Order: sequence, then C-alpha cells, then structure tokens
Amino acid sequence: MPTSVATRTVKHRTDYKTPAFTISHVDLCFELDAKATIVTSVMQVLRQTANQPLRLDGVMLTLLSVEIDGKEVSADKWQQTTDSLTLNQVPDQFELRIVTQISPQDNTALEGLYLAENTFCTQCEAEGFRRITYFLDRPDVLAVYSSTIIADNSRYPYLLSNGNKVADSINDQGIRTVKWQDPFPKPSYLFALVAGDFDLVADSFITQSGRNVSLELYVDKGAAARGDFAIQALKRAMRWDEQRFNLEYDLDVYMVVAVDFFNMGAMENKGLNVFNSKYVLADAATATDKDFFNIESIIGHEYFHNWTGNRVTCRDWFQLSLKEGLTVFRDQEFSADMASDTLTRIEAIKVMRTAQFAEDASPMAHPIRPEHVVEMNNFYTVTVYDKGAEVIRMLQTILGKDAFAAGLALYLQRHDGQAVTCDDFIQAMQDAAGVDLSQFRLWYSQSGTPELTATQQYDASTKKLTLTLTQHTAATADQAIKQDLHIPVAIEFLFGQQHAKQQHLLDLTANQQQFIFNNIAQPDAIVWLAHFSAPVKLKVDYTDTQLLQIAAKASDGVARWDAMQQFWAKLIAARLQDNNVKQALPTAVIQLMQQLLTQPQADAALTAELLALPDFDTLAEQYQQIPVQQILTLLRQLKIDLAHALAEPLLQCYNRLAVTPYQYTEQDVATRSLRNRCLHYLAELADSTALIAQQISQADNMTDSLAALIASQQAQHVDFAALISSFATKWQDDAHVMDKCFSLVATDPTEQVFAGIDNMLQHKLFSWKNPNRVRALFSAFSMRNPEQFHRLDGKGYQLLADVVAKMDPLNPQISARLITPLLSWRRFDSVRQQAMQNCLTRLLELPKLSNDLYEKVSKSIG
Ligand code: B3K
Ligand code: ZN
Repeated sequence: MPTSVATRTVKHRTDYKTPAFTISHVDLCFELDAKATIVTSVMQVLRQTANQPLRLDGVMLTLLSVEIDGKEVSADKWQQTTDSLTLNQVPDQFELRIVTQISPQDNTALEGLYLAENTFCTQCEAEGFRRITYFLDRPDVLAVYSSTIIADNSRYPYLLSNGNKVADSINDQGIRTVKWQDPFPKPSYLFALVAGDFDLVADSFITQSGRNVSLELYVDKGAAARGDFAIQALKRAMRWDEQRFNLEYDLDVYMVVAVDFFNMGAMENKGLNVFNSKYVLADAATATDKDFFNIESIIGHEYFHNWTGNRVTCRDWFQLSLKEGLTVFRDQEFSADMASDTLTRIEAIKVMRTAQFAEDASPMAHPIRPEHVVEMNNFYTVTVYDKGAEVIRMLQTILGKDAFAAGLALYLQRHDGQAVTCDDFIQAMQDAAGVDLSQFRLWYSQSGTPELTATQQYDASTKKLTLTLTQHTAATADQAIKQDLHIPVAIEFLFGQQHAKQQHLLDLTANQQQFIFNNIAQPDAIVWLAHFSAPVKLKVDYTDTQLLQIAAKASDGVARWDAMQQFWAKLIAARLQDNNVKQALPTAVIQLMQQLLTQPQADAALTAELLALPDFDTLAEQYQQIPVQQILTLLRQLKIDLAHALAEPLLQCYNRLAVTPYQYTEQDVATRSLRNRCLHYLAELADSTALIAQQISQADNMTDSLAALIASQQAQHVDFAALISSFATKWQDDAHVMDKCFSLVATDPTEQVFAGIDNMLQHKLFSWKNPNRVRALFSAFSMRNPEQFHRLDGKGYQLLADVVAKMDPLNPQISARLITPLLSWRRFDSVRQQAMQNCLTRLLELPKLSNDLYEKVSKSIG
C-alpha cells in the first residue's frame, strides 16, 4: 500500500471548508473482474467557489481516462498523487467521465471494493469510496446515484446496489447487466455494491402509511434457516421506529447481505445494508443468547440509521457522533423494549465503565466530537459511539421523553436531505424544548471522565437534608483545561422499614452545588446517579450496610446491581490495601446472596447480575496504576470463597431452574443466565466435573454448552482439554462456532494458552485475512485473558505485537484495533511498562507502518 507523508497529515475540525465543487448526479458502471474491475463514473459537476481547481480523492487506482463534456483530457491537464487527481482548468458546470481499474482480489484491507470467498463487496465508510473511483469523497457532497453492474451470471447471479432495480438482462455469453437507481441523494460513504451467489430469505413489511416494502436477506448458500431471526428482528425494528419516533421506511426494498469477511459489525448503506454474518445468522444450536441479543440490536441500529445518518447525515467526519451516538441511543432504547430493559442498561454501563473510561484515560482520549484526526477509521470508538449515546440519553433525561421526541422530529424535518453538525442537532433540541443547552454543549467538546463527589448532611432538629455535589474532570492526554459540565444526577432516597422511596433529578451545573430538601426524614441510603444518569465516576462514602440495603431494596434493578458492584469493589480495594487475601466474607453479603438464590419469584436475569463479581476491567479502571496480579488473585479467591459459602443454595437454585427446549424469550434467557451463574461458582467445588459434563451432554443450545465449557476452563478443571477437543471436533466445519472455540482457547488462564493458540492457527478454518477469525483468537487473548496477556515476562505483549505487525500490511483497520490494550502502558508497573513499550517501539520502527497504526502508536509513545 503506498503511503506518503502527505496522507499522514493531521486534519483539524476547525479547518472545515465547504467543497469548491459539488456533484449532483453520478452514474457508475462496474465491469466486475477479480483482478481488473473497470469502473466508469459519469458525474455532473457544479462549481461552488470561483478560481479553485477540482481536486478529487482517489487511492490505489489505475487511471485509464478522463473526459470533460465528452472530450478526452490529456495527461498534461491533470496531476496525480498517491491520494488525489487534480484538474486545474474546468468549467463551472460540466460532465466528468473517469475510467479507472482496480483489483478487488488483492484488496485485503476490506475497504473499497473487495473480493472475498467469491463475493464482491464494498465498504465505503469512512473514506473507502476513493478506493473505487476518483470522487469528492466527503460526506457533505450529496449526489443521486445510479449503478450498472456487469458480471458473469453463473458465478454472480445476484448483482445488488442501492435503491431500486430498474433494468436486468443477460446476453448470449451469460453476462448479466443490472442497473440500480437510488432516488435519494447520498454521500459516497453510503454507496454499496454486492455481487455473488446466495440463498435469499424474502419477507415483507407494511408501513404505517400502508406501503409494502420487500425485505430481502442474502445469506450463504444453505444458511437460510439461520436468517429467520434477523428478518423478524428487522420487522420489529421497522415497527418500533414508527411507534416510538413516527419514522417510516422510504424505499420499496430493504436488503441485507451477510458476509463473513468484514471489518466491523455492519454498515448502513442506503437500502443495502452489509452485515458481518456473525450479526445475522443464528439458531439455537450455534448461537448464544448474547448473539441473538446482538443481532437484534445491530439489525435495529443499521435500520435506524436510515433516518439518523442517511436522510440526515454528517457535514464532516468530526461530526460522526451526530449519527452514531444518536443511533446507538436509539438501538439501546429498542433493545430495552425488546429484551430486558435492566439488562440492556447494565450492559451499556459495563461498556462505559470498562472500555470507554479506559479510552478517556488513554493516549487516544478525545471528545465525542474529536478535534483532530489522522486516520478517520481510528475514531469509530467507544467514546464517539457509546459516550455519544450517553450524551443523547442525558438530553432525554434533562428535557423529558416527549420534548426529546419533539426535538428529534424538528431536527429531522429541518435537516432532511442535508449534511449537518452536532451543533445543528443541539439547536433543534433547544428550539423544540425551549431549554438553554449552551452549557450542555460542552459534552461535545470536552474529553475525559468527570468525577462526581457526593456528600450529605442531615439536621434532625429542622428535618433538613443538604446534599452537596462537586464535579472535577482531570486533564486528559488531548486536553489540559476542563470546564464544569451540566450533569443530570438522578437520585433515590430509601427510608426505613417501610421501604419508602423518593426519586429526584438534580441538575448539577456548577463546580460545587447544594441541594436542600426541607421537612424530610433522614434517608437510610441514597442511590446516587440512578440508572447511570450521566457518564461519570462517582465518589461516595457508602457504608457496607447502605450498599447492601440499596442492593436489596432500591426500586431500580440497575441501582441494585450497581450497589453490589460497588460493594465488591470496596471490599477488594480494602483487601488490596491490607494485602489480605484470606479474610472471611462478611456475613451480611452471604445472607443477601443466599436470599437471592432462594427467591423463586425474583427476576432471574437481575438475580444473575446481582450474584456477579465485578470483572477485571471494571476494577482496573478504579486504579491509577493497575495492580494486575493482586486484582486477579483476589477475584479468584472471592469466587472460590463464595462457591463454598453458598454451595447448597447454588446447587438448589441450579437444580430448580428447569431445562426446557430452547427458545429465545426474555424469561428463558433469564433462567439460563441465572442457572449458568450458579454453574460458574459450582465449578469451583470439588465434585463439579460431573455436573459440567451433564450440562454439556444435555444442552440443546449453544448458550448452555458454552457456559459449561467456560465454567470448566475458568475453574481450571483437568478434563477441560478433553471437553474442548470434542467441541472442536464436533464444530470443525462451522466457522461461527469455531470462532467461539478460538476464543475459548485464547482465554485459557494457564501458560498452555500459547501452545493452544499455535495449534488453532493451523486449523483449516483459520485465515489471517478474515477479521472474525483473527479477532476471535487475539482480541479474546488480549482483552479477556488478563492472566496471560499481562504476564510479567512480557510474552503476552510480544504475541500481540507480532500479530499486529503481521496484520498491518494486510488490514490496517484490524491491526489498529488490536493494538488498543498496549497503548495504555503507562497504567502498569515498571516491569510491564517496559515490556509494553518495547513492543510499541518495535512496531513504530516497521518500514511500512499504516496511518491507522502510526497514529495510535505514536500518540502512545510520544
Ligand atoms: N457506520 C458503520 C461503521 C463504519 C466504520 C468504518 N470504519 C456501522 C455503524 O456504526 O452502523
Ligand atoms: Zn452506526
């Protein structure tokens, strides 16, 4: 891949300029060929600024010809660089015809047009269209597209692109020509083309205004039955968006194509979504409850983009959260309505407290609207997406659900068909709700995780309660000075024996603020930041009793789970401080857990969460310098102690929960999750191997089989090797299940993991060119195997660095994602710091480092 100093330029948000030209229409023609696809692009170009040359983006293209208004332009009239084509003297309005040649087969970066497993596929967001043809490849150039696809019908019977099919013919040589027309103007990043052979799952949807929409799901041959859940989920998403936000689908056809070679989850191309098949295909035998949940949420996410992203898009890539934060918020609301709302919220909070807080504390810290970028693909982050969604959620909390919906309606109506900014969004919210959001806007420009300190004072004689809140945001790698934010703090008072409750919303806008409640009894406990009402860290001096009281009595399941997590984090911090691993467990927590295990009427999904210890990453985020070994040792010891202390109720609860034929329903998901939480502890007891073997042999579904395997592995049972080997044999031909097997091998907490990974690299389904396979092995190793990844001898870090170095020339987006855990080397002790730094320095010295990796590694070391 050619790199040049020019393409490593840092782009700044404030440097935005309207494009000197725009393109109103583009007619594309693809003559598909694995090594030499010919792309002809005919564009209607309009000048917008006088005296400017036309500079088009283009990367890795072989230029065959340029014509203006039907006349060939000679080579001396244009200049080409590694990433552009500039035409100096052009009219104010003209037709530009450009012919280029590309090689989809050699495109292992999976950006632009690529060929993988006999399927041609595109990925254009963020800047992939420039790898297909020369264009104004920026989101504020909206054009009406037609695409003609020409290919061998026997190999590629389905030729798909955006919009509606307007022509379809086959000639005597079996060459097929299909033409698509998309009536909606769109930016180039939403263009898509797919050509291949598939099974088609067809369905339809009647919109609220009575229009019939064809739904077409294209999957691998033989996989049609595994597509049923996704298509039902799509229909639920379409109905939900009508009911919740009055948003209706706008084309006559909605296509989803599932491919196995894909850099991320899915892509919302207009009318033609492309999905990683992992997020489409599911059945009981091969997919877990979590897979089903993710499929519904991602199907929803991409569908919701049709309004928030496609009809109204981003002016420039710094505004990415405009569509992503908002659409994640929408998919979370959808999931909360389709599945358990408590669990959906808990999962979102976990992502924030682990990955997002870690990103804020890392060299890659950035606001949800970044200020400067080298490689845009590096900014599809948990900050832009998940913190972005939390910012939207805070808006809904501050404005109320109805005013928020009115604001969204005004935004979409005002800006339909435009490319706009985050400021435009907030302005619409402000105008619709009549609330001043000027301070709230700081959430878009300020990075870092605010710390909230909460204290209370009660005057019994006057029955007056004074709450004091203080906020502080520490400097981040990208930004030294921080301002006070508008933080909505939801609270709940819990009172005495009667279990009385009172909820309030406090608007914290100053650095320190007092909130006074008169004529009130003294609460036994206060739930601060209920439902995680803002993406902040909370510092409150809770007593153990208060935490357990909240865990037992708060009205909100999220608050109850949170209290348990805080209870364990506090206990672990205290033991870490005293260097005391073997202290007895407090009786009160055992009693509470016993109660939870013996309440048959309780919400099983929530109970499973209340019984969980915090994970390594959540705990790690609470320390400036992460005490890796101590956290791991304490966590394991606690798990063993809990298993022994609760052995009987755990087994009773496990046995009480019926095993029924698999169904993906909220109730059954809850039952399985509680049962498997019990098994996770029971596996630590001496005679548990039979229980695990029994669950594996009886299970009619992947959720239970995998949970049993993980329980056995994490408790380090000797017979785990035999269990995983028969699992691997059984599923040796199924790539999606083998991904689970790869991840299992990679999360082996013992030194055996290295031999295990080596062995899996030889598996017939493993391929360095397939991101799903690489992630299954190495993201699992670096993100979910802290014992071996953070080994003191640095062997774990070296393995990851070797993989990153190998992947970078093949697929820079993947190498730059994989490197993440090494970037935060400053958070570790000096021995680990040195080992991690050595790896980063070695990578920085690679002769052809991609922009993606360069941006991250240089920020981390610099
Ligand atoms: N918009 C795409 C992500 C594109 C990532 C480009 N590196 C999927 C989504 O968020 O819906
Ligand atoms: Zn998205």
